[in-house]
Amino acid sequence: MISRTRRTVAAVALSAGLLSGALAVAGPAAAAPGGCKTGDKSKRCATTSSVRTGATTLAVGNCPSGHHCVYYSDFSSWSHNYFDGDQNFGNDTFNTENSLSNTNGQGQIVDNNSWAAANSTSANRESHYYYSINPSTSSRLVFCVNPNRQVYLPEDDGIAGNGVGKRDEVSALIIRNRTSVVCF
Ligand SMILES: [Ca+2]
Ligand SMILES: [Ca+2]
Repeated sequence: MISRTRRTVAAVALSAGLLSGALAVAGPAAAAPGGCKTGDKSKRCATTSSVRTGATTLAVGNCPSGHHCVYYSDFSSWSHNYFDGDQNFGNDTFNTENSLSNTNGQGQIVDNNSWAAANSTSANRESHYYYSINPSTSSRLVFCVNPNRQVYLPEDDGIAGNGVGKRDEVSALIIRNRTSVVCF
């Protein structure tokens, strides 16, 4: 955050024609396109493939209406927003930005890597998340989320993808009509 502020100040000085000899020392690193230094490893600077959701009507957890969303960490981190079920989170990335100030999870693979989920459907479409890819409805359920609800999972065993706990465990999504399963 400190470096970003510093770059912004330098860019303003440059555009206003006020760049002095002393400030120019910091200029080359500061003046790259988009405010990103060459070699900047921050996720914000590393990719341009984000999908903005700002114009969409939002329901819960920054999740666009009609979607089932999974988040890298909290609801302001990057998400992947599913409209339909998905048999394999291993070929999906957190590709949607939810807050300009939070780059957590950007571009990372979704499989075994999510801490939160939201269901922004208004119909009776429950989000059922499974431990394994290519699940059937009889496969082990990690958890499910009711329509218009969200869940931020509490800390558990801390090991991703080991079939224990709920954080960093979801690998697939099946959308089911309202069931008797107890969901978040
Ligand atoms: Ca997928
Ligand atoms: Ca675990």
